[in-house]
Amino acid sequence: MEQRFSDIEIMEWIESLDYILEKDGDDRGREILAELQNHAHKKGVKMPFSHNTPYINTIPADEQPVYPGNREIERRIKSMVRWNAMAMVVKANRVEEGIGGHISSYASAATLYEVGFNHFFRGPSENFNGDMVFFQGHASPGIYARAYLEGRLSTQELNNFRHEAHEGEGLPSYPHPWLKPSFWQFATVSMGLGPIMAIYLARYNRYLEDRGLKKSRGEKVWAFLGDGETDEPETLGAISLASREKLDNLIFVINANLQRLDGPVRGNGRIIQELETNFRGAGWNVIKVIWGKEWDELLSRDRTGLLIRRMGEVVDGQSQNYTVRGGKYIREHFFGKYPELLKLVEHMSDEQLAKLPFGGHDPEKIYAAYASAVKHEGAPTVVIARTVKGYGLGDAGEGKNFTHSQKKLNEKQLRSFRSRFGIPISDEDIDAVPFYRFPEDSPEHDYLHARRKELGGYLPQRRTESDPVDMPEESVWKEFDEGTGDRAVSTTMAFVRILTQLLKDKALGKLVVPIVPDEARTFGMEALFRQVGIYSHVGQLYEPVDSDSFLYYKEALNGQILEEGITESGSMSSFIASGTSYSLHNIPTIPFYIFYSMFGIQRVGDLVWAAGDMRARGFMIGGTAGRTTLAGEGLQHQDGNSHLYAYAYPTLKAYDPAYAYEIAAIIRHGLKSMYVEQNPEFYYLTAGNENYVQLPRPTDIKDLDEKIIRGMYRFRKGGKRSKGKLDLFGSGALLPVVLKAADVLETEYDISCDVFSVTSYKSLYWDAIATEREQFLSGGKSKRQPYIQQCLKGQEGPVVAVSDYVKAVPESLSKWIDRPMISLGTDGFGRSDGRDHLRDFFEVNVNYVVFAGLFMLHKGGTFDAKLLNKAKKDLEIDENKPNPMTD
Ligand SMILES: Cc1ncc(C[n+]2csc(CCOP(=O)(O)OP(=O)(O)O)c2C)c(N)n1
Ligand SMILES: [Mg+2]
Repeated sequence: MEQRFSDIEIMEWIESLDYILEKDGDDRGREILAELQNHAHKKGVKMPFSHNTPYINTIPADEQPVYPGNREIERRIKSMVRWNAMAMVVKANRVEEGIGGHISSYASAATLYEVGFNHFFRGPSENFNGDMVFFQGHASPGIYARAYLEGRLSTQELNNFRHEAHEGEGLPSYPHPWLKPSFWQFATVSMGLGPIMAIYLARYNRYLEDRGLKKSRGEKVWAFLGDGETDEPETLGAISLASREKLDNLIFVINANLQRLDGPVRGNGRIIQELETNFRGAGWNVIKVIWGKEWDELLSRDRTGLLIRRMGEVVDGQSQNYTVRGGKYIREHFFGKYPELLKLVEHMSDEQLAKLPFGGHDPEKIYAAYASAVKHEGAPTVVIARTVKGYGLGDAGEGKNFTHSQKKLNEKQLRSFRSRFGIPISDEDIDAVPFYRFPEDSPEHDYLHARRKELGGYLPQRRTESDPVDMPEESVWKEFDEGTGDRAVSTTMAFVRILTQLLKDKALGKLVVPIVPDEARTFGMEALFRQVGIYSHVGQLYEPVDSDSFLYYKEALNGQILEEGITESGSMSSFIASGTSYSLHNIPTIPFYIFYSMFGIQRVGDLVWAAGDMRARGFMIGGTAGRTTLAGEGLQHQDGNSHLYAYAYPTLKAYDPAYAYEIAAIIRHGLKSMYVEQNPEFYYLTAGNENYVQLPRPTDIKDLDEKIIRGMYRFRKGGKRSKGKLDLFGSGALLPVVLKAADVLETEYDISCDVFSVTSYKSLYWDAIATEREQFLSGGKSKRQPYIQQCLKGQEGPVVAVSDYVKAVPESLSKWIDRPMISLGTDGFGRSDGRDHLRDFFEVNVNYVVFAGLFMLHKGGTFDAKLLNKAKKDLEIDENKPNPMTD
């Protein structure tokens, strides 16, 4: 009875509020509620903190706009996309059992996409770059299926879904611009990367506008993601940037089917409410679309708010049952909890209850949400839409925990799918699961194309090339070829000087985009703060504390530097946005992303992978590089690994340059290769902070630039000596060490040393394995020699390879060096000490290089054991010292 009493009381309060809202409007209602809350607070009633709104649609039914499309035709088109998407996966798995693919994700998201395609996603046209849509990776079959209906993909391509290496064109499993460069724009299937890339892209689009590189044309960035995907730290990790920057050009759509791969995303909670809290707390505009229109009538009759309360009570794991167990179950277990609610639905059959749809399957609700999202100003919007995973699959997996992995439908299930969506395929044909296209003279065909025409063109599509960039004047490079005389300068400083020069260049200066994750001072770049400014959409709202100094911290609307703060994932996302701007905007910006090399590939390797997939261009500069070159910082900071990681990235060119002229040559080449010749590659250069004399560019080496790019050149020829010959390889900051060792070997041991600068083991390795492949595929006919062998032709004596990276890097070349070889490198965890001690500890200092040379000659029988022993003492080599690899 108490329950009933309190309901009457609640009803009275609600009626009073309704009265005020009707009579005096929303503002008055808000005021009264706020006052009530204050009053309660004063009385000691503490309201629990919550960013949640009730578990109902954000947009009330009476505020929905009229749906502008032809619902019936759109439904038929959507059904056909559903069918073809499902058919692709089923067929691929018939061709090859276990080839995989996803049916259920798109099945849940179809309405979210179709409303977008028919009414919101604007395609690229002459004066408009097009909206930029990040499609949920494993919803790809639906995106292909629509492109097929549009006549943009062939039946053969669909037949070869997940069979890309079969004869004829195929389709990649997921969105990969690398594999389908004129179709996919964004690599999204590694979950979490799409959302963070979308945020930084939306911000980058603003940056281009604020800097005057692009006219503001209001392109939107849409990112579709799964609710399970929101558990990835990258998904939510940058949402406050989006609101802080007021990115109202950004819309997230979260397909809240409440399930991930294994089961419910939050069995014991409510993912939609949790996400609402996160996004509202971060300042986003949140639009929940939970219930379809058939619920509106029930809600309007729910005078006590009991239905809303019940909606908010049910945890997600329980609510899955309402999809799976049918109308009777819903009546008993959902409505049945309160007798009043049972009454509310007593006029409805069980079948009708089972068909009560969720908002994510109701085009009018989704339309209302999107229409509101695109209009919203001052903050990004997230649409959280409740859907059913595997919608329409019936007992083949609708809403069931195994649905994510469902790839096959039997004949009965196919028929039921066909009938549910009204697909015009006969019983006889059904088992072949044929693809279907609307005839050219059909209303669906016309409608489909008319809508896309109206919206400016088809999506997804990707521009593969951009206008070329004018290269800087040759004079820009001159000073770097001259060396620094007596002045000891780090390669980082040399790089920053190159960057400064490029920023000043008339031709490409404005296209250069320096990106730093709060390390500009570490790299000595603070002068750039003043020179080109730090980008800020609101300019600078304060007087910087250092305003009286020349190099003050200058934030500006047209600032050029992206100072990202401490986020390598965010910075890498900016790198990708900038490095793909040639394609997205036909504005070929040139990112220079400068970071702590240890927090590069090791930290954000998957984003680097995505950059490669997306054909990003630009320069990644791993600063403070080298396990022994970075003094003091110890285990977590000293990088001896990144050049090994770099091997795995197909389009990443990796260099460990020793001198300013090498860096200049690499950047000069990279600019031309990427921005004139349009090669889909990007560059990784390590830069160290050890000061040493930057030697002048040798003038007597033919085709030196080409050699630097290919990976090595003979830097110095040894003098005539009588006790033997060695080839010493040095890279980066260890080349000067090797040069000193060569001096010692020549003067004190009478051994002649040729010294090679190895700028890129990776380039040498890729070239070597490519030639090996040619040789074996041609059955030995190809005689092309790897570049490293060409370089070493006529060389004599053992090889000592020295780098500040793990030994696996030089060792990867050893089979192409037909002489004895030893590698000195820096395997093991770093430790805190100065450079001298570190190089001693890691066995890469002058003494070790000398001793390694002597040892190799001794091993080859040309250096006496006694002399070796004496050298060992003289050079203070201790065989009992700790092993840096394990100690
Ligand atoms: C980084 C990463 N981890 C794991 C996967 C494998 N995976 C693919 S789909 C999926 C479940 C996706 O669930 P959700 O995000 O909710 O999407 P839904 O299919 O439910 O729309 C998983 C775990 C992946 N693609 N990327
Ligand atoms: Mg999900």
